Amino acid sequence: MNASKSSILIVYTGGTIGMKTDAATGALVPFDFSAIYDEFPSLKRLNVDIDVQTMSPVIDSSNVSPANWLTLAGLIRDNYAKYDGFVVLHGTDTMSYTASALSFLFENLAKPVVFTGSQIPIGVLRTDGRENLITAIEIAGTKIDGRPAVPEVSLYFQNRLFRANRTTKRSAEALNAFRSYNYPPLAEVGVNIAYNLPAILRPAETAGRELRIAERLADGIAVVKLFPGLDERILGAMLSAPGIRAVVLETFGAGNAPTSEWFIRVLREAIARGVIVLNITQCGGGKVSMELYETGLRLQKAGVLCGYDMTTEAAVTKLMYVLGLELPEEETRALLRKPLRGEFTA
Ligand code: ASN
Repeated sequence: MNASKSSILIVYTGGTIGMKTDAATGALVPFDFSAIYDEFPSLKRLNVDIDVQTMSPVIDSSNVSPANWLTLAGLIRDNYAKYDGFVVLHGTDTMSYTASALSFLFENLAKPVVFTGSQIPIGVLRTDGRENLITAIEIAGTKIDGRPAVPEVSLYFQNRLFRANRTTKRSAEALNAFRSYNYPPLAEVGVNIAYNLPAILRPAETAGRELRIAERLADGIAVVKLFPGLDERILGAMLSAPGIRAVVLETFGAGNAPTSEWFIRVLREAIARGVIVLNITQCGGGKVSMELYETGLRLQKAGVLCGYDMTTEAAVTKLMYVLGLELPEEETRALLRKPLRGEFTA
């Protein structure tokens, strides 16, 4: 490899981006990313050396599981020293979950891990995948003053690079399918790539520290979205389901929930049994502030934790990660109260 070039590992996991039309049958078949230079000779003009690894089997991202996340994290760990950056090609449907999970699994990450995918298969003329792929590679290989421009787990889609654990898929149709409502883009792509340097995480304590990867993700997590008419039996059954360890409670507005006696009682009983309840808002933008209204204050008094402006994807995967550490309850709650990878702003 040419020493002046960045070296990038592309990990192909599946999803629409990997599809092309078979010339003979007209059907969509997986694209062979190991022949990437044959398909995109223009990639040779980027100042990067590219290797490709394909996960086996390649999957539609609706089938992804926490076990796949651990495998993917392990693959990046095993290749961490060898490459300057990583591009993960993933189906869009659950990309924000996978990318959020990886952000928590990696501690002391100092190299770019850029997720991308596409809404239209890469082998279709009008694909959005070609631009997403090429720009993701360029971002993963970019250094500023000799250091990686974005040493975070990020997600690139249609001209914007986001912190991965701030993203959510918001359109099944539009090519700009992802949003980061509560955190600005890390980079915006036009004629040039404009990096938003103050927004990019570069924790001083990461310098010189070894990458650590968590080896377990907990199960027993539920997401409960409030709606007017939710009844006591259903909520009670969910919060006392066998194996339940934590609930992401998607509340109204700034973290509000009904003040009815039964509702608070059901939550309190679950919390007394050791179930963690994390309050996030079901609004895309804005955050939970439980002191604002009586309706939020009652939750706080019942022992509900504040999730501030976290996405559902970040809340779920953070709980899997933190509970997977198997720490004493107070330490678990302390980790949930603070941002670990820039996933919320208090
Ligand atoms: N179903 C696909 C997936 O998530 C959707 C896509 O990639 N656009 O794997």
